[in-house]
Amino acid sequence: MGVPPVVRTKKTRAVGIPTIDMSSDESVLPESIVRACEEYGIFKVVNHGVSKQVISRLEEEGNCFFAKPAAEKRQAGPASPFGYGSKNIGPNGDIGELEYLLLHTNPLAISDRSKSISNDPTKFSCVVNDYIEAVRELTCEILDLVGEGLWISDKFSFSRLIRDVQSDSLLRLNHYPPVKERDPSFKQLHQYPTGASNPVGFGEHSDPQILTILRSNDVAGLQISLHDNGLWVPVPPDPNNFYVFVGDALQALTNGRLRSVRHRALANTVKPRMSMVYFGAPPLNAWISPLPELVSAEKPNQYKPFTWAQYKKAAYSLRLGDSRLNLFKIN
Ligand code: GA4
Repeated sequence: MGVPPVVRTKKTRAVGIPTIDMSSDESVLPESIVRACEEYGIFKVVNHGVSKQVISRLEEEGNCFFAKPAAEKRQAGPASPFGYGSKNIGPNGDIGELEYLLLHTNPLAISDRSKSISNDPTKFSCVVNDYIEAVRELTCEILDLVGEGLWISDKFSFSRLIRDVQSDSLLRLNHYPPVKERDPSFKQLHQYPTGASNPVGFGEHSDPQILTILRSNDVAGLQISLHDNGLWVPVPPDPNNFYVFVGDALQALTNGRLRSVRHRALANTVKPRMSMVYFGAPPLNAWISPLPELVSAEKPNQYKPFTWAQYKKAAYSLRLGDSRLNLFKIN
């Protein structure tokens, strides 16, 4: 009674995902964030400074869009690469039980797209831009603390890539409608990840970018894999706070010291889940290579330099679950 439905898989384990309180003393924050990024590649951030209203207004826009008739939503698509998508993820045959809006964070791109998304495009653009601005600030604040914690001489090295006006950062709204399993043929028609009792909403992958900031409603489904051992750890939903994920580009920039985390979302059988995800990325022409402070005789350079455009090209030529960073590994 009153207990929220929990997505359970056969092979999950309760693990305490670290929580970072952004209002903690500045003398402890850099070290705790770095530790969380090294050990988990994910942490929850509380007292994050993003206003409740900014979050709820975007949530309302998302709900309003996904409630529209399918034919209307399709007018905002296909998502190749930006716009409305349903079930298809990326160009190489990946599918999931979701629909989504994938937007570039450039304000001009947003104002252009919003015409096919909302009946009030000016309001939609405003709400989306406010959200992006707020989560970008949070992302940069976190990255500067990472820079400090890693003793990088220029602690703004990471955040500068995201603050760049040419940054290729994205915003994604994912809507996972509840899947009805009553039909006995259901299991044959839908993909179930190994060991999972719910169908896959968004298949396992790591995020290619620098840092990801995720906010979901109060519905479970998100899981992480920590040691590539087939164990999936549920990430409890927390609508008031954000989860932060290390992306592949940050792994490369830190010479593998911080690790991007593999994650997936399972569809819920009872309630719709919606996540709002900001992906902080460099400009397309930016070079990504390990920062000199993180390369030494004991820890030689692990990755060949690549531009963000080259990395994206590699990502879009592979399947969702492939380990793209391996393509750039030395040896
Ligand atoms: C995963 C993270 C982001 O959602 C995303 C995804 C992108 C897409 O949906 O178009 C990709 C996927 C993501 C990685 C591999 C490629 C590209 C689908 C896909 C199969 C927007 C991103 O940047 O990379």
